[in-house]
Amino acid sequence: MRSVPAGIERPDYALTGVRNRRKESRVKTPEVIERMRRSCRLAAEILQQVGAAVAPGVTTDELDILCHDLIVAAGAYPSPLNYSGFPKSLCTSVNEVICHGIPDSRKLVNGDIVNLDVTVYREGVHGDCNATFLVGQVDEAGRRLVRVTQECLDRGIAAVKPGRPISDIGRAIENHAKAHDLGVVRTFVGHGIGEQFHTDIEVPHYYTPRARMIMEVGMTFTIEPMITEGDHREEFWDDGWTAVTVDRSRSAQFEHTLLVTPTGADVLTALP
Ligand code: EYF
Ligand code: CO
Ligand code: CO
Repeated sequence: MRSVPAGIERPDYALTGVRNRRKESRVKTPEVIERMRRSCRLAAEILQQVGAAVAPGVTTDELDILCHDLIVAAGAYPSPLNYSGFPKSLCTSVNEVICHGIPDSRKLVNGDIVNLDVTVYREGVHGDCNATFLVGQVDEAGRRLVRVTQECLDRGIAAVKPGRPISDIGRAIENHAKAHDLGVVRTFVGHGIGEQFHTDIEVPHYYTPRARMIMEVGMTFTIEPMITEGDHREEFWDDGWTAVTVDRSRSAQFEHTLLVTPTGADVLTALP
């Protein structure tokens, strides 16, 4: 694991890899929200900078090192590092990898799609976002998958409204994916976020009546749909962590951290 300078504030799991789940208000105070705005802005800026380095011949390890160095240079901790034992500072998910891909020595090749998932911890709060990038020339089906996945996130964000159940978000995403004959991964969900990387809010990206929690002004959570070209079901590599589609069809993902406002959502990880 790469080192983080001693002066940088660390989340509770940084040393042991074990997170101490604790009670955290779902509705944030204005003071917490201001700190989250700054962490989220930083995550978005770093995602943009690491994304600009995506090219054929670049390894996912090189992207991880760039991400790590940019985060610590900003005085922040890379949230994935040692989170449940995750060994790197960035998740890199290529083609059929759905999420939690661990950077390694594989070089990106022309035609790949790669998701980069950046989370930072600074001022005691996390900011989490991801995007899928095209490596060189990608075929039409791959470009369509990535475009529709971005639209799925946009539809999900548009469904955020105080007083409405969280199930509205998954319904909007699933309807759009289905209209394009694409699959929606069910096992991994969006999550509450703040002083902890993951809090007890769950945001399924498909419709389920069980997602009956009501959205409230001041809640912060991510929406991060994973959309597949084929079968939406996953299996895991022998490392026990890397999730891939059962049919090895490609999967794309986009993620933002959001704040529920009186009129809808404020996208905290959007760049101006
Ligand atoms: C070998 C993890 C540890 N879990 C979730 C835990 O919300 C997230 N992205 O948007 C998210 C990010 C990470 C995460 C980073 C690490 N984990 C997963 C897989 C393997 C692993 O340890
Ligand atoms: Co993320
Ligand atoms: Co997330």
